[in-house]
Amino acid sequence: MTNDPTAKTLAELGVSDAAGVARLFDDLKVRFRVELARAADEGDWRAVLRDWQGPGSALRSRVIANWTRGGSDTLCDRVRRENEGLIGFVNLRLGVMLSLEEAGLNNAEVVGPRFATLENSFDREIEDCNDEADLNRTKLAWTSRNSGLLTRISSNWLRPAPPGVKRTVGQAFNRLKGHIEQALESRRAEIEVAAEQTALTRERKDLSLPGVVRPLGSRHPLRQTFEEIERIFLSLGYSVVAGPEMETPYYNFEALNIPEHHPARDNMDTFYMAAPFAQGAQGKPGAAPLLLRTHTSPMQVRAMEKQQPPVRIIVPGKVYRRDNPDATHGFMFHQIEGLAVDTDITFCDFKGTVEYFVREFLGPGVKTRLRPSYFPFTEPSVEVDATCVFCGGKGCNVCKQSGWIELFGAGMVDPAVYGFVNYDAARYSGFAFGLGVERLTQLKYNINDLQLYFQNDVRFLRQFA
Ligand code: FA5
Repeated sequence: MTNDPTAKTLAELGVSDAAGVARLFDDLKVRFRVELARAADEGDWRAVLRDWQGPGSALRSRVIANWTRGGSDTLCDRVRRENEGLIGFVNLRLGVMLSLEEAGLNNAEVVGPRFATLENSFDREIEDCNDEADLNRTKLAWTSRNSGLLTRISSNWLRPAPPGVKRTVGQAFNRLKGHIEQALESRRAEIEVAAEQTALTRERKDLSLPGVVRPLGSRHPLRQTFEEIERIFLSLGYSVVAGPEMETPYYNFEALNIPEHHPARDNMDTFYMAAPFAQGAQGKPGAAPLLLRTHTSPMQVRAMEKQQPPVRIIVPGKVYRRDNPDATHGFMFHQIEGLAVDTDITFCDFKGTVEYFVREFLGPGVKTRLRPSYFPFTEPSVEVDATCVFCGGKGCNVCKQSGWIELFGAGMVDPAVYGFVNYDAARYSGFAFGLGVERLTQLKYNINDLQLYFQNDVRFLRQFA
């Protein structure tokens, strides 16, 4: 069975409305254009002419016979009208392939009306152009250098015209050409304006529509603790400094009075990196390899190396240890180091500062106590405890019925440390402390699992908004 649609009825083609008929005729026009473009010589295009033009055309007879068979009256009318359009389309294109004589133009009188018909055809085509693609197709059909209608008219009619009609054909040709160029340009401008209007309408803002609600974020609970602690110590005259997270063993251990093989290294010896750039830190021994700092205390040494007393600094930052993650431990966590050194700092200053900080941070009703402890870089060393914030010191599950909660380690700076930074240990004294930011935040907000800080669960984070 043939695939040629002209050999089938509309019902066989599944076409049952006017739009379907219009599509069939559009396809035929494309088919005609392709055949005409493929015609390489006169023989070829005369074959096209036979197929498509005149009442004897087999194709056109098929179209009318098959597409009006069995269809409704309305649909048949539509087929006839579309067919008229196809005839005009085909005649126009084939007409300009004919010689002047064949086209009956050797008489100057018929030149005017014939060119007026061409102009009308063009005007109808350009009126049907609704977008840039339509317009480009029409422009190509009429003005293309190789096979456009104007080129055909020029080579088939104008150039071979005998002297008697040449002038008239020439004038008519120029008028038609000017008309086509000008009409193409103004239709293009119209299409552009219309496209802009459509875009504007589409993009017009409706100010009465409800706005886009952007949910506000909030500061992470750890950040809030950092800011609160910084606020308290800034009010006491401390400044905030930052230090490197990648440290040398010298600053992390040795200058803090923790020599190699000292047992205090046991729970910290971790995360070493054989980085090629770990070559001596300011000429200090033991510079390589680098490690991820295990506490913020190295900044005590770095700060004292840089400045003479009085020193009053806090150092917030990240630290790393090989602790297994659990409800109170992370392998990465945050500390805030504190250091105060001057000529006459005593244990009383230390105690007063610690008490002030704890009351400011946890509330006025909270009491503190100091318990003896050990750090190689402080002497004496203490653990600072506070009365349990959950039971007020009466005893509960959180404080294991003791009424006290351990807060952080601290002490008076060991004079051995001054030796590493060229401070006169006989003249200067001071204290230091190291706060665990996750633990203090857990206590303040009764958070039972330290891992919650890093899981990015908004249900947890929203509670601190
Ligand atoms: C130190 O790190 C000392 N550098 C503190 C110090 C500074 C003492 C200055 C004296 C003078 P410690 O190892 O105890 O101390 O750690 C301090 C705090 O860090 C602890 O109280 C605890 O709150 C917190 N911490 C320790 N290990 C972890 C961990 N794995 N996860 C979360 N927090 C931790």
